[in-house]
Amino acid sequence: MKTQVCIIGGGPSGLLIAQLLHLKGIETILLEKHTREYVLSRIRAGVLEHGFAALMREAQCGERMDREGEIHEGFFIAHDDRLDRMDLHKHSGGNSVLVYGQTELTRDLYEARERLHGAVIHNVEDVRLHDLESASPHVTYSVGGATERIDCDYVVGADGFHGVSRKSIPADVLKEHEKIYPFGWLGILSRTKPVSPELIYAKHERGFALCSLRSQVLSRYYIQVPLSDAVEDWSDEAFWAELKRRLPSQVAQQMITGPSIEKSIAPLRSFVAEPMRYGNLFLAGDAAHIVPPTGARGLNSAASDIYYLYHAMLAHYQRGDDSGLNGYSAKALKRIWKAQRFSWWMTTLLHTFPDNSSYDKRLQQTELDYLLSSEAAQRSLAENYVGLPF
Ligand code: RFL
Ligand code: PHB
Repeated sequence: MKTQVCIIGGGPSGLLIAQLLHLKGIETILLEKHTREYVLSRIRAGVLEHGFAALMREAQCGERMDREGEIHEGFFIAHDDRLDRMDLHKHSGGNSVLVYGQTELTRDLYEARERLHGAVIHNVEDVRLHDLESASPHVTYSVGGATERIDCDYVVGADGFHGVSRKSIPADVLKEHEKIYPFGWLGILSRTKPVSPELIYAKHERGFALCSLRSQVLSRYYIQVPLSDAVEDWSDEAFWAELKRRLPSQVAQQMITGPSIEKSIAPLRSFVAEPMRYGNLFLAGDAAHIVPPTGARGLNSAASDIYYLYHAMLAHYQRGDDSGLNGYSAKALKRIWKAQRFSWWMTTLLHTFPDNSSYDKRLQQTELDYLLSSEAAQRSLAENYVGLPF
């Protein structure tokens, strides 16, 4: 087979660039390791910045998002048995975020691929990237025992943190930067009315907690847990009891509990791989970088990669201008590192670190005190949370 752009990975990054390029007449083939049902069963991001939402509209996938997504103009920080509201709208010059689940957004993208008869091949195994440094790279994979080959101009590596694309870059070219946090997030989804119409990020000495939502009848809650904990260690009852302990009493009293419909633990990690281009391979999204979810930046960082790469490919195919492709890695990384900084800052501000000294704890309290008392600090938080410009 032959195509212009071969995309590895059918998560939001891969699907979005496939859809955007297709609409401009650029041919793509997308390879996904799992079934569509499997990809849609993963419960992940919930908060989209306006730049991401704009890209979804450009990809002609924004209709349901605009109808069902909730605009959020602020969130709460819970601490010391009280709530303080961060006014994103006021402090970011009128911006907001959209609460719309990654599952729904991915479903919209798959449906759009289907409508346009975009080539999406599921259940691929043994994906290998070849001749990436040449002008004619190719990709091989197998499905149902048969090996196939795709010749292309470019490969987009959008296959997430565990994918094959980043690993295809020689070790002496790739530099990986990593920070592992000594805890994870245990998350549950439950068909209950959310305890608050806006998100609550809670700092508590027993550990961080987050009250989020997918709609007014679907709640998403998280608690910080040690890395040694397993999902099986946590009954629903134990989860609800621990969540309530970490929230202000006025919030805990109003909490409506119910059976979990999904429960999982995600370890927290910060990670960046540089450069994001090797020959004619371009990395995008979680394949190149990971953030702890505290600042809601993960999927939103993928959006800026896709935005830069899409425009760079358009310039190449429409005008023969390769400056965007040549500058992609440096430009994407500049914004990525700012999202890394913000996610690290918000994680450090709100979590309980087992090895913190009394000095570290006092500094952490002072950081929060400063944030809550300074409009300049709240402006900085809001500017980063709604998304820095692309
Ligand atoms: P994905 O979603 O991991 O998709 C990669 C796809 O590639 C496939 N794949 C392969 N395909 C072919 N060949 C191979 N060899 C392959 N290897 C892998 C995989 O099956 C998969 O389908 O990466 P992508 O598209 O870059 O999207 C990134 C986002 O998923 C991620 O950044 C966010 O979910 C992070 N995140 C959040 N981001 C936000 O912006 N806002 C949030 O509120 C937010 N909350 C979260 C989050 C992530 C979380 N977890 C579980 C890590 C909350 C959580 C709990
Ligand atoms: C979520 O709803 O899953 C969510 C929201 C905000 C975050 C992380 C996760 O910072």
